[in-house]
Amino acid sequence: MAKIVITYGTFDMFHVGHLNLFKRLKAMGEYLIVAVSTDEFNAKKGKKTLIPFHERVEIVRALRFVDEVIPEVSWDQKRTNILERKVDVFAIGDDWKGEFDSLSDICQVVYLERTPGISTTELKSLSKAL
Ligand code: C2G
Repeated sequence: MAKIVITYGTFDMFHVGHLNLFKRLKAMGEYLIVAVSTDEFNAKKGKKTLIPFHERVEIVRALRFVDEVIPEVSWDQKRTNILERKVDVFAIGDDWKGEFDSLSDICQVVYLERTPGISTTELKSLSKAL
């Protein structure tokens, strides 16, 4: 049975930290679903994005590691997504460590080390310095 992995995120100003995450996630199974936060949900997260939702989706969807892209519209869709899609592994960067342990009754919950030295916030401040 193909092992299904899911992750959630904004993926604004796509960078190698995001790519490293997807590479490791795909190595954990056969099918990777990525839920991309909509602009409206990012507003709820208090997160400003530079790149609009449809462009962030287009980039993520183009990656060979990614098999399916769905919108992330709320904090509490994860359980439904995991049950509906029979997801085996929920994984996310360790800046979220512990936040989603409640999902461990329906799937494996994995927190992966973030790629050091790169973040959308740093890219934003770097671009201002140019
Ligand atoms: N990430 C990483 N290394 C970096 C930067 C980001 O591994 N240098 C990971 C984060 O840990 C996260 C993913 O890339 O797992 C996406 O990061 P963001 O776009 O910042 O996502 P976030 O706003 O944390 O959204 O419901 C969960 C939220 O939607 C997560």
